[in-house]
Amino acid sequence: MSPPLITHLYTADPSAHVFDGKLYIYPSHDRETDIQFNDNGDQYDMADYHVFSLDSLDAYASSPSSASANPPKVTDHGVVLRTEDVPWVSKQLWAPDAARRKGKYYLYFPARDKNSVFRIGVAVGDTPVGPFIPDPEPIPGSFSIDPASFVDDDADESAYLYFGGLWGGQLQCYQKGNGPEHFDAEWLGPKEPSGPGAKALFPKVAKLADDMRSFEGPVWDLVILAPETGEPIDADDHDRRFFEAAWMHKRGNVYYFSYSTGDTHYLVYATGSSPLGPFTYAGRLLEPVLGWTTHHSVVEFQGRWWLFYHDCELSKGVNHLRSVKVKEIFYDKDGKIVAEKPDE
Ligand code: FUB
Repeated sequence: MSPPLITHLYTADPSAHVFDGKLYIYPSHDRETDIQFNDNGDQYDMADYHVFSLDSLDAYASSPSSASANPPKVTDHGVVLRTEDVPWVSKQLWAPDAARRKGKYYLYFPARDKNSVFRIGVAVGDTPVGPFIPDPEPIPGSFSIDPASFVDDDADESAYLYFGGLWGGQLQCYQKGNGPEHFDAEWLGPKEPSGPGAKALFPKVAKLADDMRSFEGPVWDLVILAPETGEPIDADDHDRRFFEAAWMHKRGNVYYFSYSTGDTHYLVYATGSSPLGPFTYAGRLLEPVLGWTTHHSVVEFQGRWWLFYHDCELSKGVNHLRSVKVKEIFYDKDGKIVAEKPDE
């Protein structure tokens, strides 16, 4: 079993990126609370973000357990954003992500606004570790949680923001349309569509405008199909339906969209040939870990592919006190993600 990468704080929802040869992690910063656990996620009451960096993950290659004897040096760059820095935020700084485009760095983060509705904000910096200056309002048209940015390798550096999360993340409140104006409070709470014929709710994607602080065009559904039918995944298929924790990576010409299945606790992925989809379910990335939530990122670093995730081993199973971990992952000859290195 991998040891936690960061032990002086509780950290979760790791979004990892490589900028100029160094690996940066943008996680949630979990903290103690006496808020009772509920299915709305109120106990995830985070109030700031730290950024971390690493020069090498060699200690985790091949034998992750040996990393505890020879842990990599992780630099904590300190607090880069706080609740009180952002005028529109009331509470709950949940899973963030970062992007670099045209020399600027962007920190994307979800939080509840003053009406307790989740929106997505952005803060801009000149370095990967900030300082990040937040925009005074959420990104226009944004809603729900778990933003994941993806900058493609085309000439325009086309950039996208994926987002959404069920139950406490409020994605189910937007069944009438993809925008904050369609918010439907009737669906607040741990609810989602179900029953014969009901289809799973899709995660959302928007193209980021050149300023990286607004959407260019509408918010789209990111369609995920079941391979055996070619139809969208059923709402009751909780082993495969999107719940939260969107992430996009690209290997060769294949786009990999990965996510958590929430109450069944899997990390799974789907593949496609366009960042806007459609995607077809392709398999599991990670089996359930200790703790309710599971959330991740996938990144190529120094010639290997890595899965960053979290569990609650360090807190001995306290769901809202999580720790970031990492393991190497592999691809077989067909591009399927596998846990063990395939024979050459
Ligand atoms: O960390 C708070 C929430 O828990 C995240 O936004 C979800 O993805 C889950 O990990």
